[in-house]
Amino acid sequence: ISRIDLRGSVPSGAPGAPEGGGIDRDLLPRAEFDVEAALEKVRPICDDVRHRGTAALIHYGKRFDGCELERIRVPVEALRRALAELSPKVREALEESVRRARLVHRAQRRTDSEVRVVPGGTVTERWVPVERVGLYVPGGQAVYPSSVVMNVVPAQEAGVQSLAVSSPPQQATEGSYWTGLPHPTILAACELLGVSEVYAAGGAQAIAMFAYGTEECRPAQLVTGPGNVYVAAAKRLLKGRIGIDAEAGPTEIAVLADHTADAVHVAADLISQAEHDTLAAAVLVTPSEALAEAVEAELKTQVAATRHQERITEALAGRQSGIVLVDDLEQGLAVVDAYAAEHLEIQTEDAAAVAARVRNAGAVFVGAFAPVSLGDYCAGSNHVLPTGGCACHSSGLSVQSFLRGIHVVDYSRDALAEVAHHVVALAEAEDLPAHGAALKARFDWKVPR
Ligand code: HSO
Ligand code: ZN
Repeated sequence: ISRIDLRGSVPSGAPGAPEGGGIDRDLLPRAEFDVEAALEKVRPICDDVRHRGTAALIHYGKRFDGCELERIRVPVEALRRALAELSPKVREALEESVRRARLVHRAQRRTDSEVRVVPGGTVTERWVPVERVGLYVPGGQAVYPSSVVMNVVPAQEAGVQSLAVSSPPQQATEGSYWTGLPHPTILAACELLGVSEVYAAGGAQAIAMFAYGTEECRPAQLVTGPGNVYVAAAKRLLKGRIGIDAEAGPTEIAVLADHTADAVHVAADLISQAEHDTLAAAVLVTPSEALAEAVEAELKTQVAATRHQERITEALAGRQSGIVLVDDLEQGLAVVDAYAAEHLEIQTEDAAAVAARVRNAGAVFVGAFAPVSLGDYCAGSNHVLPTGGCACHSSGLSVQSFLRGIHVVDYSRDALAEVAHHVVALAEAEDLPAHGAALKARFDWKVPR
């Protein structure tokens, strides 16, 4: 893991310092995630799904996933069987994860707000769920039943009526029942959550299936869920035809820690997210040289003892990861705000007070006993969060992601008459007299008053 020394270099809090404490984002580590370059690759795939539907999906199932498929829709029997065969330990853990996520997401539900602007004139904001949503769940190296929970629970709590899940078909052992189906743990999670419409399609082609629809799958209005660079590219390409949540990039953890932090915990947490991907980012921001050294030593020991050490080593060595030395916590806060991490841990003295000052992060984990892994599975919070610095303008997945606020405008004749001259004045100022005429027509072609 490389070191980036910002000590003394930044006039943090100095008069005239630019917004964000004067931290230049380009000095900070970040992964290369070139969605633009993937666009040209996914375009023909999406077009093919649009024109040939299921036949195209079967073709890409063979080409990309190495599976001979006859149909894309997963039979209900497979869902039931997957849940029946799920280990009780995992089932209980998933149930607890769902229970906690429901508690938190239920509290996000909005009630309609009716505002009486004037007597006889109201504007009501009505929250209406999207009718049909497609949830993408990645497969391959990463099999995330927890992501099924994190996507399905907010959609259900929002009141979405029609939910479909798609995940790539797997190559199970020869002759296995599961060959050509999404991973059985994914199927079990779907069944547990009451989602019975599941498809065995992955990558860009799955996003195209939801956007255009096929013989088997009705088009959806919105697609959510993480994925690789091709999934992100397909989302960018098809956005507009279908709504998207975000183009999730490789996962990130930033830890803001001082001398009170335990190097063993900090190293373990950095490693935990580096485990996802060779492109995953692990960043420690600290004013304590002693902690930096202790964490470096811990990383060596802990990485050597963990299962996925190859990809973790690559992730930690990559230019997206690093230990950033700062003058003090003040400058540390400026750094983590400029970085805008997907996950940010605060392991400092009085962590809650420090956390309260954070402006940019997908989710903040406070103190020694709230590791990111807790949030990944069982905190109740959502783990679909903005990456790549998008946390400075976007939030993670929530009930709100599945709702639209519709303004319902209701004015009486008197209420309209009272404001008509203002509408006409603005219409004239914009040289749009027909706009004004729409009012005049209701009052004998005169402006009332
Ligand atoms: N840390 C990932 C979510 C996840 N971790 C799923 C384990 N499974 C992105 O927030
Ligand atoms: Zn994770």
